[in-house]
Amino acid sequence: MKMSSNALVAVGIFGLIFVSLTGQCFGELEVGFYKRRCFADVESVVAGVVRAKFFADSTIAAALVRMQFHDCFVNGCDASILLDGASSEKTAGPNLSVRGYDVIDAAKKAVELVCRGEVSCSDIIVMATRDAVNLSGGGRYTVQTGRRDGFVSLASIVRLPSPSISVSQSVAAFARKGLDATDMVYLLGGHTIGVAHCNLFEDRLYNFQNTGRPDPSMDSSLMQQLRSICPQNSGGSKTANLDQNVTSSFTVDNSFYKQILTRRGVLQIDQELAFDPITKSTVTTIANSVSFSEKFGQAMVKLGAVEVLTGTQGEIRKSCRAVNTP
Ligand code: HEM
Ligand SMILES: *[C@@H]1O[C@H](CO)[C@@H](O)[C@H](O)[C@H]1NC(C)=O
Ligand SMILES: *[C@@H]1O[C@H](CO)[C@@H](O)[C@H](O)[C@H]1NC(C)=O
Ligand SMILES: CC(=O)N[C@H]1CO[C@H](CO)[C@@H](O)[C@@H]1O
Repeated sequence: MKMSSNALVAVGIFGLIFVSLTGQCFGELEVGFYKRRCFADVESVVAGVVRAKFFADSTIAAALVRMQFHDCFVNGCDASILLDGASSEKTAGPNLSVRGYDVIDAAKKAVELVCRGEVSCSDIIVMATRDAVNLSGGGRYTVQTGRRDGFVSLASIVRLPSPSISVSQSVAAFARKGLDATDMVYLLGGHTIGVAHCNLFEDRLYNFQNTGRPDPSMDSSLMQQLRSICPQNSGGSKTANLDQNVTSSFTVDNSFYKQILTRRGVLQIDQELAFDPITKSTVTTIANSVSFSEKFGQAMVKLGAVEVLTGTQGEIRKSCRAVNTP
């Protein structure tokens, strides 16, 4: 009896040591990871690049926010979305219009000059996105760093939610990434900036769920406006702002939530968010709150921690577009 309880204690202590060793071995995300590794302030080098790009083209903010979502939702935040290749993630249908690869390339080039071989592409996506949100009026959140880059990027594993996903299916998709329904509502607030192409909401304008009629949940003046931008079967080249508040379509703020509460959501999922019993009250709370920016930042940090590689996992890519060759 005595022996076995001692043995149990021994096993317990060994387990603790083992856990702490492996914890160290794999590392974890932390704020200011590069402070100990680089003389230069890597975060401000990235910020400088993003600022310059933003002032030339402010739509890169939306592009970067969407890029972080797509990277983190497919195989974790491992920069797999950046890899070039005939069948890599960026060639998958839902990438459609993911842009901003040039911003990441420029930031990578700049950090390599000041701290060679240390800064991962996956961290650059997260830092650049934070800066883009800040430049778009969304406040500034503190990001964690220490991610490493993955080796795998396959179009065939891209499972991104479609705009006609239901709220409950979407909740389930986020839950599989460790994000709860409240996180999801804040993260969909990413649609406070940026645009959607006509083909991604055209069904709502003309033939909602194959009824031959428009989506009855859309505000009628928005319906008219969107129909004039997107004539039936006109293809996907035209776009509409995701946040239909004209004074803040490119500002990271809570007006997106006010818009969807007045039935002025462009994507089906955005509109559903406002009236589904699961998310309705959160949407109403955010629409009436002044702390959206802060909460959005926290949700982005949580998104940025999904299935990350750290410590000795993965690698620090030399070029964000290719895995290193030995
Ligand atoms: C259920 C989840 C989501 C669905 C179904 C969805 C769907 C879409 C669709 C269909 C578009 C238009 C793309 C195009 O026209 O090419 C879009 C754009 C966008 N999405 Fe989402 N999205 C989701 C979640 C998110 C999240 C979590 C974020 C960020 C935190 C995000 C950020 C953006 C941004 C910023 C754009 C505009 C991109 C641009 O203007 O370049 N989305 N999304
Ligand atoms: C962007 O970040 C700076 C701090 O670095 C802050 O002073 C500024 O208010 C932020 N911008 C916005 C729009 O919140
Ligand atoms: C539109 O955006 C402005 C901020 O630019 C905000 O003050 C206003 O409340 C918003 N209105 C609606 C209806 O979303
Ligand atoms: C940037 C990029 O690679 N875009 C691709 C996204 O997916 C479409 C459709 O599969 C491709 O045609 C694009 O080249």
